[in-house]
Amino acid sequence: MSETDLKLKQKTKVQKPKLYKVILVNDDYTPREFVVLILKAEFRLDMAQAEVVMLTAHQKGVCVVSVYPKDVAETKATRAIDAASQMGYPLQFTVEPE
Ligand code: NFA
Repeated sequence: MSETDLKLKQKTKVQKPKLYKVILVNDDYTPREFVVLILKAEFRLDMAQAEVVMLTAHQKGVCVVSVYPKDVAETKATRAIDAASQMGYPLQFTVEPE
């Protein structure tokens, strides 16, 4: 195989996965403390980050939590929604391409 062939092959092999934003959506019912808990537990934000993201969504309606490969973003969003739902809260997260 020529050097050019090897380079071409490597180029197609190392493409970065497309990233997807997980977005926190505000509502009138989910307690602030619970939102912070979910952001820490599911999205591994620290206390300061979780407070900023929660407050931003509270004030603006939405806030980007983090970006991940598609399957990770969808799994985390689903797990977070399910955890809230089990507590009777309507908390929502959406996933969209970066
Ligand atoms: N708006 C909610 C409240 O006042 C808190 C909240 C923030 C909910 C961010 C959802 C997302 N209890």
